[in-house]
This record gives sequence, C-alpha cells and structure tokens, in this order.
Amino acid sequence: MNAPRAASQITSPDLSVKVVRAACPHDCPDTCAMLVTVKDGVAIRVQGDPLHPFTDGSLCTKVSYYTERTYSPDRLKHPLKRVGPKGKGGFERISWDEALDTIAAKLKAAAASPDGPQSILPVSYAGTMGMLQYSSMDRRFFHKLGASQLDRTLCSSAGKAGIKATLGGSYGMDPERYVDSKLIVIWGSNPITSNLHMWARAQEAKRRGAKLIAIDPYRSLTAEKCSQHIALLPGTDGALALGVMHVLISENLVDLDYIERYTLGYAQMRERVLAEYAPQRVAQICGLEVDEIVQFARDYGTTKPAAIRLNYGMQRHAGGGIAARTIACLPALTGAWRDPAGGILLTTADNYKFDHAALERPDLMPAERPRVINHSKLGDALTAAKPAVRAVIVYNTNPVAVCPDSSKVIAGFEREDLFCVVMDSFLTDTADYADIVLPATTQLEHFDIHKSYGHLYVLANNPAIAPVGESLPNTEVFRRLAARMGFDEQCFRDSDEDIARQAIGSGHANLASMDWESLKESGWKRLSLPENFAPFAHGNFHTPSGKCEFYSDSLDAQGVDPLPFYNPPAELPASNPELAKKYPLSFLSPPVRNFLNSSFANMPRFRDLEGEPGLELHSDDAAARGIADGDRVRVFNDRGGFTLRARVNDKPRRGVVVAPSVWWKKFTRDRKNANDVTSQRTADLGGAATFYDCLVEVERI
Ligand SMILES: Nc1nc2c(c(=O)[nH]1)N[C@H]1C(S)=C(S)[C@@H](COP(=O)(O)OP(=O)(O)OC[C@H]3O[C@@H](n4cnc5c(=O)[nH]c(N)nc54)[C@H](O)[C@@H]3O)O[C@H]1N2
Ligand SMILES: Nc1nc2c(c(=O)[nH]1)N[C@H]1C(S)=C(S)[C@@H](COP(=O)(O)OP(=O)(O)OC[C@H]3O[C@@H](n4cnc5c(=O)[nH]c(N)nc54)[C@H](O)[C@@H]3O)O[C@H]1N2
Ligand SMILES: [Mo]
Repeated sequence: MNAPRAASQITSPDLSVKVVRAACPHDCPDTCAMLVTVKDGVAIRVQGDPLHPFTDGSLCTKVSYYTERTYSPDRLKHPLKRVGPKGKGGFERISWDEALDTIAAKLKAAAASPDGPQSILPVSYAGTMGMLQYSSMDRRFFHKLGASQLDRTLCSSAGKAGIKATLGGSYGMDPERYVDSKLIVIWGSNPITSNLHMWARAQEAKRRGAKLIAIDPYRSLTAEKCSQHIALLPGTDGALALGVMHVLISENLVDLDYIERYTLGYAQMRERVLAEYAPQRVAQICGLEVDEIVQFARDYGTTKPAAIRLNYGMQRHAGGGIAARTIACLPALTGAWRDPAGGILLTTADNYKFDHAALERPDLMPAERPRVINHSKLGDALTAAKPAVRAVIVYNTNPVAVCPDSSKVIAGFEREDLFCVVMDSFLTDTADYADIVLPATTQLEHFDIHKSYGHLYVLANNPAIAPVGESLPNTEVFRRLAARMGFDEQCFRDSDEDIARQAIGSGHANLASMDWESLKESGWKRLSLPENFAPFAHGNFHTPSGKCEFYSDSLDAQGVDPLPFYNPPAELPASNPELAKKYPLSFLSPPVRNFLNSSFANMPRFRDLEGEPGLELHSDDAAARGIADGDRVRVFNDRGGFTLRARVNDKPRRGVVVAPSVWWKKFTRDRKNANDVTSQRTADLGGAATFYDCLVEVERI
C-alpha cells in the first residue's frame, strides 16, 4: 500500500534537473520523506514528499532550509589539526592521510598501553539517525578494537525501559490513527515543536470533534492550543496516573473483560492504588486541584477511543522510568487498546526488525566484554574513570553543549593527556577541544537507511550531491581507519549499500517484501503491518507473560518494586526541602522550535528566529526577586550558572522556570548554557539523564 510511484531520481524535462529521494536524518519522531531537487550537481530545494502519508508534503522550517546547512560557509571542508590551547578553536588544515595516520597511531598506542583498548571511548549519539551513519561501520570498528562501550542514555532510555516493563518493548498505537481519536492526551510532549506531523493529526482529530489535553508544567506552544492544560509539578506524572487509576477503579470506569483476558497483576495494583493514591493525596503531590484530577480521569475513562501521546519530556526525572511505566498501564485498564485510535505511543522503534547483529557485529568484541560508560555521566567518566579514558572519538553529537553538568564535561575535554577526535560538519563547541577535526558529509551527500520512532515506514536516503569539500561519511572514515589498524574481516570492506542490504535482510515478517534496490527507488515503504493496526486489541503484548504487566517480574528481578508506584523526582522542593531552601525553583530546558537539540543553533537564520537565550518565569516568581521582563538574569546552583534574558510571561507554573534550549555555548554572552546547571544524576530505569530534575535560584544582574 501507499507505494510512491516515482523513482529515486526523477528526471524532469530539463535534463540538468533531477529529484532525488531522501530522508530527514534528524533526531525527531517524524523522520520525514524528502525530495531533493538538484540542478547541475547543486541541491537547490528540499521538500517533504507529498505522497508519504506521515510527511504529507511538509517539512519543519529547519529542514526546509537544508540546502543552507549543506552549503553553509561554516561547513568544515578539510581535516584540521589543533594549533594553540584546547577549547580556543585554533586549527590548521591537514590532509586526510595525515589525519588518519595520526589517529591510527594514537589508537594503536592507547590499545597497547597497560590500560589497553578500554582507554579508548567512542562518544556518539543521534546527530543522524540513519542506521549506516549512526551505528554500523563505527560499531564494528570499536567492537573489533575492544574499546570501552558507550551506553547511550541521553534521551529516551528511562521511558523505553518503563514501557518495556509494561508493554514488552517500544511499541504502541499507529500515530496515523490519531485522526480518529476522540480524546488525545499530550503528556510531557510539545509536538508543535518536536513532533509536527503528529500535531497535524491531532488538529485533524480536533476538527472531527476530539478533545486535546496537554499535561505539562509549562504552557508550551502546544498546551496553549489544546482544549485543556493540566499544569502539574515537574516529575509528578506517575502520581497523576495513579490518581487517575484510583478514580477509574472506584467509579467502575475500567474494562474488566479486557483486564481479565490481557493483563497481569490487576488485583494487587488495585489494592495499592485504592489504599495509597486517593485524588486528595495525588492533588497535593502534583500541585493540582482534586477536581482537575477527577474530571480528567472521567474524561479518559468515558471518551472512546482515547489516545495518549506520551513523549520524552516527562521522563527526564529521577522517577521517569517508573512514571512512563505507570502511565502505560492506563489504556489496558480502560480497554482503550481495543480500537486502532486508542492506546498509547511513546515510540514505535521496536517494530523495525532490522538485523542489528549484522549492522554492528557485536561478535567482534573481545570475549571479556569491555566496560560500559554511561553517556549521561560523561563529565565524571572523562575526569575520574579508572582506568582513565585516554582517547575519545566524537561523532554525531556535541557533548560540550548537550551533556549534563557541563563544567565537568569541559574539564574532561580540557585534559592535555586526552587525545580527542571530533567528526562533524561544523566546528561545534566540542570540536574546539579536538586534536583532530574531520569533516563529515550531510544527509544530502551520503546513503542511509532509516527507521522512525514516530511512524511505521522504512526510508532510504540517496545521496543527491557529491560531498562538499573533502568531507566523508562516518562509514568511510571508519572503513579507512579499520584498514590502517590492520582489521582484515570482510565486514570492514562492505560498501554502504551492502550494509543497507544487511540491515533489512533479517527475514522478519515486518520487513517482508522489503529490499534495498526497490526501497532506494521508492524512497519509503510501510512495514508489513495492517493499515488499521491495533497492536494490543487482543493482548499479544511483548512481555514475558504476553500480557500487559501491571505486575512486572522483570522489574522485581532488578530489585525494583514490581507494581506501579510514585517515584518522586530528586530535586523537587517536596523531595529535597533542604536543597530547596537555597534553590527553590524547578528548572526545565526543553527544545526551542528552530534548533534540533544543538543542531541548527549555529545557523544565523535560526539563531535570529530564536533571538537570544531566554528564561521564562511566572510573574509571582519574578516579582519576588525584583525581576522585570527583559532584565538580564543569572540562573545558578551548586553545579554552575549562566545568564539569559528574563521573559516574564506566566507560561511556567509558579515555582518553575523554563530556558528553551540547546544553545551553542560559543554563541552566548558568557559561553555557557542550560547544561551548566543540570546534573549527572541518572533516572530509576535505563541509566537515563535527568535534565529536567534540577533546582536553581535566579537573580537579577
Ligand atoms: N524542533 C525540535 N524538535 C525536536 C527536538 C528539538 O530539539 N527541536 N528534539 C528531538 C528530540 S531528540 C526529542 S527527544 C524530542 C523531545 O520532544 P518531547 O518528547 O516533546 O520532549 P521535550 O521537548 O523534552 O519536552 C516536552 C515538554 O515536556 C515538558 N515537561 C518537562 N518536564 C515535565 C514533567 O515532569 N512532566 C510533564 N508532563 N511534562 C514535562 C516540557 O515543559 C516540554 O514542554 O523532540 C525531538 N524533536
Ligand atoms: N539541557 C538540555 N540538554 C539536552 C536536552 C534538553 O532538552 N535540554 N535534550 C537531550 C536530548 S533529548 C538529546 S537527544 C541530546 C542530543 O544531543 P546530540 O545527539 O549531541 O544532538 P545535537 O546537539 O543535535 O548534535 C548532533 C551533532 O551531530 C552532527 N552530525 C549530524 N549528522 C552527522 C553525520 O552524519 N556525521 C557526523 N560525524 N556528525 C553528524 C551535527 O552536526 C551535530 O553537531 O541532547 C540532550 N541534551
Ligand atoms: Mo532526544
């Protein structure tokens, strides 16, 4: 179904013009299908594919200007080596041979040192989400080398682990079905910014009579446009879900038939919820009115079909994993899963049954597995790991800007005895600390194959143009490094297209009839799943029991309470009154609309659109500190501080301040950003970062 007709390169009557099928590589649930118009070898236009059902012909502002990114005068075009002190950004041009020979020699020396190859650490994340450039030749390379492993926990691992405990994996409703929902709860998510094409579907549902409810401590662009906004205290979502359960159970709004057939542990959960989570108590925890909770529960229990769009904002807290798990119990209680337009979605990622073993070749790792370093604790790892990290290769990420507790991260990158390579298309905040910088191609210049975490299509990315300058794809850099290291397995000679074929060659039914040759022609194809996909209408959960697990043996085995419970944030005033005496305000730093994490934040067009770093405050909190709209303020805690411009707008609830992010440090006044105050503390599940679990004070300067 929905097969696009056009070929990967559509020739137009003007023979110098072609249209190339591509995929947006950025870390966003929408993973848009793109059409790139190329004239005389130059990309002149990037558009959304009008035939792709989820993209529906439109791209976000950032990506519609993609040619400006690709042809930016700031693009890195040649390898560089550092001249002058780390962090100052002084570099001179070198050849690829010199760059790769230097890197190979340094890696060989580190591997041969007493600490061995574990003194080498890859630092990569999701600058591109294509399977080739995100996790293929690079993983093979580091596995064979025996380097330390990186646990990539910066974004989603708490929620993923929570959902896995309840539903069995990263599965949920088909986002194309939101159009038919009658209630959509947008929970810890700001889709107008972060999931635009989901928002388009929510708008369509609204036109068809649906009610939209936003749950967010902050009146985001999305919350502003919903029918109702429930502004709870940060990190208290699990408690809210338990309060909703209390009402559903005590008012008989549960689907006992569904519960009996398809769930595990209802009796125990019911007992706990009725004993401990009456709406009165929950109202106190969440900072809400009792009526707000009761009415929300009644709406949720009586409107059919009811959908929840859970997203990652709510899980960036110490209790985020259990909160996601608890919320994921709701649709099984009411039987919302029976309808394709009911249920919950955090991520669709596990529907893609790509062959990860073939892509990444974990079998190449030494039998004694190298240690694992948590990405969210990179600052500690670079300053205090034993044995020390002596060499880092950074690609697809900008840790100096995006990792929590920046001053530690910077202290690590400043170490004179740390050999640091950064591969990127731009001279990022992190690249300033590199010994060697390698220029990376952008999505218009390389092959890739994509999954999505917000829809159910596989996409191919065809290169539209030749690499800009001397830039190379990540895969090619690791291929060349592997040859220099003397790695002689065939897998180090696979071409990018070979790897793409291996990725979709798992033989799983969801990839039936999918092959690389036709995928790169068509650009995209839906997984082999029914059009009216209702994944858990008849149970079939992916848990060990095959049921929705209100009671989870797998959590029990990890020493975690097997039943849902409220796991409070670490830095909410109620959790830590002592700390709150010094730092009484909860600090959130969610994404701005015109940056993508720190990507695009270097481009003048998007920086101009965002103005300057701002801190949004409630007028009561501003008045208590003598702060007026437009004042320059400093946000600080024991970890650090940074300055921004106050915007007194009552969008955050009282006690919460919001600094839309993530700015490059080098483009701010004091070369600091939100991560100067965030902590390296990890969440209850998945070792995840807790960016939004952060107390601060604010002063006028
Ligand atoms: N334009 C744009 N799009 C993006 C990104 C971007 O940087 N820019 N980033 C991409 C990436 S990597 C990701 S992970 C997603 C993230 O996108 P989302 O999953 O939507 O998550 P966030 O943007 O982190 O936060 C969304 C909302 O959660 C709220 N929030 C914070 N704490 C809590 C809480 O405790 N409870 C509740 N209920 N709400 C809370 C914030 O105020 C914010 O409005 O977006 C992707 N899309
Ligand atoms: N305070 C605060 N901090 C946050 C967040 C927040 O909301 N608030 N969000 C967190 C979240 S959800 C996430 S996902 C992380 C994201 O953090 P990162 O994954 O580091 O994402 P970006 O900041 O976009 O940096 C990606 C870099 O990869 C580069 N890149 C893109 N494609 C390629 C390629 O093909 N090859 C190479 N070599 N490089 C490439 C880009 O140019 C860019 O510099 O940040 C986290 N940090
Ligand atoms: Mo993310």
